[in-house]
Amino acid sequence: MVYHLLYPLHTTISVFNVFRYITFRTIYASLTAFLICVLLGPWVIRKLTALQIGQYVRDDGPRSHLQKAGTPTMGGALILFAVVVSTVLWTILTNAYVWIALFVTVGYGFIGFIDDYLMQIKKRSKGLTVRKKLLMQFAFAIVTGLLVFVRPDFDTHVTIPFFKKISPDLGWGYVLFAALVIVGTSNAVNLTDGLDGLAIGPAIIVAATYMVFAYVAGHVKIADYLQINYVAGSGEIAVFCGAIAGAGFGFLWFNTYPAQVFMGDIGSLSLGGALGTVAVITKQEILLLVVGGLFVVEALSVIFQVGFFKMTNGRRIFRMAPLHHHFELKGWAEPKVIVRFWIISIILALISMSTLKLR
Ligand code: 57M
Repeated sequence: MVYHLLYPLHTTISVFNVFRYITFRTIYASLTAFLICVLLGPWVIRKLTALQIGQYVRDDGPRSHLQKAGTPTMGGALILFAVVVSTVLWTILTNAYVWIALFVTVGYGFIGFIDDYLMQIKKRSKGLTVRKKLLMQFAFAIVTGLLVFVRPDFDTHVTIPFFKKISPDLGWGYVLFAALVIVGTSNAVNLTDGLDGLAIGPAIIVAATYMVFAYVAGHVKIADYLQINYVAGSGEIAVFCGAIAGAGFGFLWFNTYPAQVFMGDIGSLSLGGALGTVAVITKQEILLLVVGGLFVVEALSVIFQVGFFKMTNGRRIFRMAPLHHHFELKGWAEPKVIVRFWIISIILALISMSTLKLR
């Protein structure tokens, strides 16, 4: 919005020329989202506490979590608000990819809100059934896949990291592929959100990494030089990623150990849906397995644990899944698990950035 209001005045006020630059608007989208979260955070926490939207903690988890019962949750609503406001303020609003990204983020936030509402307010500890949640997630994801698919000259080839020459064209199958990326990422982030700051940290790292990917993918000369897909208009998604990273840091200000607030499904599902959609738009879908490798490992730990449990009539691979609980039960202090997982996330992000040069 700022671009539309102020850039046209650059002929008289030359400094307003700066609003045309994606880098400038990305920085200020990030700072705006950060400030919204940090300034509104205390009020949101007080409001959630007054509304008694306190975390219900199951008794079958690590005993150290029992003390967390009652921690205000659904703080993800603040992340969502900050991302939407900052994106609308700092992007070029005629860009279709911006609205596609906002559609998923708000849509998945709605799904998460229903789940949280049923669990935390209606006290139905299971919330939405897995089946209903997946159906709603796939509905939004398939619509998103279609919206991306119909974009003029959107490329339905799938980029394989490190192997430039191999990029299968999925055609219409790309819609289902994109939906799987979005739903998978959303649920992986949701599973990871089980320790203070454990999900928001890597989400910030992934958003910051895809900020770079979006910028280069939307820059015809740089994309050509790096021999990556040029996606006209995807540069604006860098601004959206900046808003996510800024909101993430603002939320982490309160979610860091010991957490004053949890994001709830409204936060984890929407963040995961947003990051999955960004990976699709920037044509770096498979690379998300590397950048978001922590989310992948956490989800795989659950899949392997449940599968092994069923195959062996009750034996477990890990002391408890997802993986963060395994280390907690091994005696690692919660902050130690969290920061070590962040470190791994940063290393994975650096490796994924190197693929821009390596082909
Ligand atoms: C999402 N939710 C946290 C908080 C957060 C199939 C099975 C693997 C499902 C999985 C599950 O229930 N996942 C739900 C994880 C929960 O956090 C809330 O949920 C929101 C995210 N969706 O925003 O509102 C708990 O996590 C802790 N937490 C923090 N700090 C944070 O900043 O400490 C969250 C955010 C909160 C709080 O204690 O209550 C969660 O863990 O449920 N189930 C599990 O993950 C369970 N694992 C399990 O059952 N493992 C089994 C089988 C099924 C694999 C096994 O290993 O044999 C664990 N979670 C719980 N109890 N609650 C362990 C048992």
